[in-house]
Amino acid sequence: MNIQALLALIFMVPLLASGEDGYRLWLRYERLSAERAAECKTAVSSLWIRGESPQLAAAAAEFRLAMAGLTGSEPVTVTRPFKGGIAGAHPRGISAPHSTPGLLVMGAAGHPDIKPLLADGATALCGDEGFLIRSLTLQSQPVILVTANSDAGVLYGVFALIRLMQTGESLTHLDILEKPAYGLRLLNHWDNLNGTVERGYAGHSIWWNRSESLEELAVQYRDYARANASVGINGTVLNNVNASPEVLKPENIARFAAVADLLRPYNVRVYMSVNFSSPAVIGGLPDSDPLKPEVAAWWREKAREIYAAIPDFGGFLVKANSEGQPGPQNYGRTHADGANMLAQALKPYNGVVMWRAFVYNPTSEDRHRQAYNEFMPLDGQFAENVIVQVKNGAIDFQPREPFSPLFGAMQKTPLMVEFQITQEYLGFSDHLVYLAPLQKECLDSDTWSKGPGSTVARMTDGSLFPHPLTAIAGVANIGRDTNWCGHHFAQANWYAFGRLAWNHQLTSQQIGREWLRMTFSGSEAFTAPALNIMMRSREAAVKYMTPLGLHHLMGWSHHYGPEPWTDLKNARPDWLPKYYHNASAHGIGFDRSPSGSNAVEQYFPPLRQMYSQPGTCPENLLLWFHHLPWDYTLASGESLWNTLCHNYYEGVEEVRRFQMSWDRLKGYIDAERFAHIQKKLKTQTREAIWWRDACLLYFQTFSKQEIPASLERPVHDLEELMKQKFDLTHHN
Ligand code: BDP
Repeated sequence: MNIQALLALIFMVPLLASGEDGYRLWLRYERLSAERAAECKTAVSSLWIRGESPQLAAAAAEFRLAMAGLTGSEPVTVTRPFKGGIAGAHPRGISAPHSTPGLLVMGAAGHPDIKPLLADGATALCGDEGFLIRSLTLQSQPVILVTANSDAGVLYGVFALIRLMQTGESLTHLDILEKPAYGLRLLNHWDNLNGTVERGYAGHSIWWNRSESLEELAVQYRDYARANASVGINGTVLNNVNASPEVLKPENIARFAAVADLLRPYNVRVYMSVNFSSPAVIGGLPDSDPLKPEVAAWWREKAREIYAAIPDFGGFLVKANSEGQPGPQNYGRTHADGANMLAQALKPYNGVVMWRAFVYNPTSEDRHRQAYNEFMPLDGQFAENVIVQVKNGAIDFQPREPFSPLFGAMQKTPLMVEFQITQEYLGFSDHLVYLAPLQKECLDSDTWSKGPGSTVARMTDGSLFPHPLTAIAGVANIGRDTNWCGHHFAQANWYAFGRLAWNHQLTSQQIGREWLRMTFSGSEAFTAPALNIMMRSREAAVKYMTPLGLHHLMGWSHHYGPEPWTDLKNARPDWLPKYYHNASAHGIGFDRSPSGSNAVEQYFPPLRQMYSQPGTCPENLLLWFHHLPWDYTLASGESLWNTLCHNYYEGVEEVRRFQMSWDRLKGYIDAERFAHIQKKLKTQTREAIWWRDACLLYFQTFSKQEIPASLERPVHDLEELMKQKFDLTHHN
């Protein structure tokens, strides 16, 4: 079947709803109340589509699907809604009575039929992919106009209009202009060609090693693309950053091309992670030295081959010289040498290179310092189509970290934030942890690099430094599980990442509320308590896992449960929790102050000074920056040991409260998803207690202090916990 035929077919296939299994994500389009359905039908009863493109066809198909579900009837598509043509239809016509059924007009602003409806420059602030939604009256006909500078923008506008319908917002007097904060808004799939997913907890890869034919997969891929388009995600990296050179073989390029064809109507471009030593491994060259002309020529030829198959291919994502991955340093070259050579190959096609700053090599140096030390000297040396992709935290994706000091510091190079949506260090798909607050915490952090207000968001979205290339990425939590993400609430993290990539000024509450209304129920009696759980969930996880700035206390091989005691003979020190927590009879924490590794010097004043002193360091990062005695007194007047105990216990109490609140929500949503979440919360509570006991009992062997008598006794025995072998099988 050719791609046109396939696309025509999949637009018509209804959603695969089979009970409330979570497959439909936030695009459920369940029937609204009779009153609200009538309101939506009055707002739009017919549809006038101006222009022709796969994106417009997708937008129209989506709108019909949404209306059919939400209101029970589809709008009629009209071809000549105005007598005398559009020229006769003037936007300042007589205002129509509200009960007159409305017309939805969708099309790009440059279309001859849309142009007369807009003042000159009306969409100038929309950029390439933003949109304008506006209520008009034309020849006494109420109209909602969705327009943009591109059909992709129209698609996003239509999804925004549908969201208004889903979330009970007013549909009259609309005048909404939006422009995405970042140009490239990407998911990174850590999917291997054999179908496994690195740090994936929702089943195997949706992309690789599938037994189904592409025709069979087309609907699933369409629904993946719809979900992304609905939040504005416009790109996806289909394979793991620990990339196999094989990905560049013709059969895999063909697979990328086939997927790209299916995602294109939803404006989702495909990108590829590449292995730096590919020229030597699959190209037969003696090595992959980026400064050798034959290596550069090999990549140029690969780029030509890829673009011949995928004309709008997005570019490469590269993890180099990190965790054993090859890179330019293997040949005595720099990150810039490597990135620029690839950038050169992609440049004729407008492709980009996303070069990761997650460099992690065995050294005796504080890991916090590594990325900054390696990348700062290269600032200004990268080609224009290179963007450096930096994890939100200074080291990795821990439950809480200070933001990476590269943000704000590297000013001559565009930087993009990489978040982890998959919950590698946050309970996999077993724990309910809403990540918008974590992402907001990073984006809203003030780097002070250009005085107050130099937030990470503004440092990366082009507003403080006019880099034309702006981007943001999230490591996907998507797999073959029917509900896509393993935990129904983990879908919120996919959703929230997309929403923040589009508009980082949205609040976590706004995003959470929208998501709940679309995914579960519009009833405030449900959304208010459920949102409350979401909003507290990240802090709860920090408390029962790594409070007060502690980090990397998890088992080093699985990253799931607590193993602060892990000690391996001949292991690199930075593999071991002990390296990070440093617990001893003297105290606990990593000294990154001037008396220690002095990582604080990588931050701008006044952060540098603030982090340097335990008295001014924010309590939630205290042990990240300081090694303190067990009896150190905190601002509250409590000792460090007691505060640690209270944090761990409070984390557990929070999850118990979540369980109780959830139990009270029975009956508000379908029994299927309710029970699934209830079961997960039970697991989460059990595991929060496990974390609490393991960490406190272990640290107690150093502190030699009692757990305050007001707190319940631990339920575990330390020796038993230390002997326990963690079984990962049920998590994949
Ligand atoms: C670490 C993960 C590892 C990833 C690495 C990365 O444990 O699986 O490959 O990050 O981001 O946190 O490259």
